[in-house]
Amino acid sequence: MGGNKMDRETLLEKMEARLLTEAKKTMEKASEKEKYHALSKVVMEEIAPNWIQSEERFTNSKKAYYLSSEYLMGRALTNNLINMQIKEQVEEILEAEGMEFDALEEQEEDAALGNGGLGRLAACFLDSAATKDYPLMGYGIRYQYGIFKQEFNNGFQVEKGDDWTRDGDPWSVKRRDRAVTVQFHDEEVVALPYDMPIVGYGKNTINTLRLWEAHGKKAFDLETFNRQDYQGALEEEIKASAISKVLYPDDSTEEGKILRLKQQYFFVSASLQDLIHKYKETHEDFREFHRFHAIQLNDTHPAVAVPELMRLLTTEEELSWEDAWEVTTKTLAYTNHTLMAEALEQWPVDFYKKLLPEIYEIIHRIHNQLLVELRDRGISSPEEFQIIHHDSIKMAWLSIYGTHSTNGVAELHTNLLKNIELKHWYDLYPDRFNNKTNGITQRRWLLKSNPELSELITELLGGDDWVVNLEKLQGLRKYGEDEKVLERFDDIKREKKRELADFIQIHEDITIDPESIYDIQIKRLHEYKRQLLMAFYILDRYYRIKDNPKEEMYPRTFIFGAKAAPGYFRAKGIIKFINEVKKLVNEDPDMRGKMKVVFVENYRVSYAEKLFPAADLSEQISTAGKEASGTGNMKFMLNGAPTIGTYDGANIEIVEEAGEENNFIFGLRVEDIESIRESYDPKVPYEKVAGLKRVVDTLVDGTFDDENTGMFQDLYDALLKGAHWHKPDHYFILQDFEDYRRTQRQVEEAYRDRKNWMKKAWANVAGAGKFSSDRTIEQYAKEIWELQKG
Ligand code: F58
Repeated sequence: MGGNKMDRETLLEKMEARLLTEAKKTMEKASEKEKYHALSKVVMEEIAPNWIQSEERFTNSKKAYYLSSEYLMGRALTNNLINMQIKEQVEEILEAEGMEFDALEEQEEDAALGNGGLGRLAACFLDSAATKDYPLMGYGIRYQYGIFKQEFNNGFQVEKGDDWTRDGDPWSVKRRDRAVTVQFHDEEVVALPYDMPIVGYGKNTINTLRLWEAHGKKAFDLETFNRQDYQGALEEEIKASAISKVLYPDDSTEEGKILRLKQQYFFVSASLQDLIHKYKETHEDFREFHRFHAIQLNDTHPAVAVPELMRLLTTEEELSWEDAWEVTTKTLAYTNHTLMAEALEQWPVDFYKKLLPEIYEIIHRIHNQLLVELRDRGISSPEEFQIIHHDSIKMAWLSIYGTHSTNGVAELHTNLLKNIELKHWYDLYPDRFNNKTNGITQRRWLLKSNPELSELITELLGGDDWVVNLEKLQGLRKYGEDEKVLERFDDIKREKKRELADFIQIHEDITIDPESIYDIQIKRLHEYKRQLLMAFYILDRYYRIKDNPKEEMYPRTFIFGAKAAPGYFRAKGIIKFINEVKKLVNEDPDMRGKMKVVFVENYRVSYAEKLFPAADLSEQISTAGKEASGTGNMKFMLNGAPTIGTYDGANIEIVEEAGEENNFIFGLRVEDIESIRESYDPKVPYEKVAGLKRVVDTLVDGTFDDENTGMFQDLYDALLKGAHWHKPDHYFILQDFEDYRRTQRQVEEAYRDRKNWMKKAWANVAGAGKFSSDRTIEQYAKEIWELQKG
């Protein structure tokens, strides 16, 4: 138990004391929320001494730093208790006092400081690094408002602010002593750090996530504030604190974009300064900086680290440009998370000149240096390498050139980067490119979310080593034909499905049948992820049953969860459309016992923890070549849900591990898309594929009402007419429809043989070993960071 015990008296006494001093209540009178807070503070007290010790242990070692504008942490309480290996003890003590642990757990707000996969990956990496004893520190922004809370109003998405620390944040320690200032051209901002402990499983290593909060200089410096310019200090505070106010503020306006750029520089500069201050305490020679620091850039959002580190090293630490360049490139490494050309970040030169003129000058010098290097190498067409091009700065180019490593996040993704998207860069620097297939932490996504399956696995493997070594799951393969085991597995799946049904009853007010197939698509809403394809399939099935009420259908519950970016009109149209389909289906008595549609409100990490374990079928149906990796796909797999999916991202590797025969692959592949792209006419499948026209036309024939927003017409036009920036059906939904429908038939046939289905599900669990973020983090540590374990 990691030498860790929490005895009854101590826990209760400490909780009582917290309640008295912080809520002015006794245990009897305290609310569940208050008890959650008290308990969390007591847990923090337990963590603190080991946290300091763990930091000391790594004082003289090389450490890695993850620079990320997003961390989608979710809840901390149960996760920390599990990693400290005291969850059961604490639960028992509380339940003996008449408290319900689950109810306390539900009081915690998700720390949702991220949009989706990229932010959740950062959170999984922190957990894995701490568990594997690697000193990895996260740096980011402490947004006051995380990703919006989603509500549906008549089927339309409505965004509400997520003031996640409104009732306090027991998991962070404010570190006034480590505040730094960040200098913009005409504004000086204070960066105030908050530290969160990242408890590794077994509690050996406790790392830190340090998130910066922005403040005005005068208001922070109380003396000035009191002495004179009170009004001025307040105004300045309002302006400065806007920087850490919200996660990715709407960047459709000029002002929003500048704010986003300020966020990037703010946290990057603060983090690098923090490292430099610390380094100076024990070292003098900055030419050795890279021997103690490995910094990973999570996409290009922190790419300004390249010129900022150059600035700090050359102007503040007086290194020569050449020395500083060597240190910078050796310290930094870059991860790319997308192949979507429109998502590759570019910044107008003017923004940089206005906000960060000194940084701009450095970028310009880097740009010129590259051109000289290319000329020296005799490379004649340097246009495709221009970091500054047509008045904008290409952050991906800056990231590749200014670092020693560029990695993709799944095999296919990395290959597409090397051979297509970044081919010219790969030809120039082949050694910089490498793959790090994503992973997920099995602590949260199995041990915590599915204790029943965890227990079965532990029993069969004769120990819980899989919790820190997921490859052990291979040992489950031998039970693939064992009827008793498969029956127990089936019982667990049914139990998780019942639990989800109860939760959905309460939170969505929809009754679902636990005996039906739970067919789930949960991820951010994006056209390339093709939620619309699934919606068309549901609607087609609906009409077929209406045509032929005798048609057999194995009962199915289609479940969606997705947030659309507030300014992404078409994604919001898709949400409204699915909600219309949902209404049509769920209100039709002919569908009873056949199908139901659920669109869960406010999909988030804590909801995901209930959805993955209950899933029968994992929907991973992106247009081939568009999903860099996906990580939800791995969470489904680990919990025993076969995939229906395209040859895209990590789906390919999942099928490699679990067997194609245990999953349902369909649709165009990357090379098919390449070969038909120019000649593709979506009118052909639209006219020729039976039933397709009927469902597509519901967008415009009055079947559904979008309240004159023009949303449905826009979706229709995107499919059949295209728009100024894309051809019709850019994501090949109509082309893939028929094969998807055929494959869904196969799913249904396969599911009727429930025993056989559970074999497929089991093969997925047994094959999931590769997809632990423990493996991914080991690869980063060894192949990019050159890090030693603690
Ligand atoms: C995701 N990217 C990829 N971006 O889409 C997914 O395939 C991959 O598995 C995951 O990264 C982890 O590598 C992603 O989540 C974003 O959320 C953007 C961040 C910047 C603002 C717009 C969304």
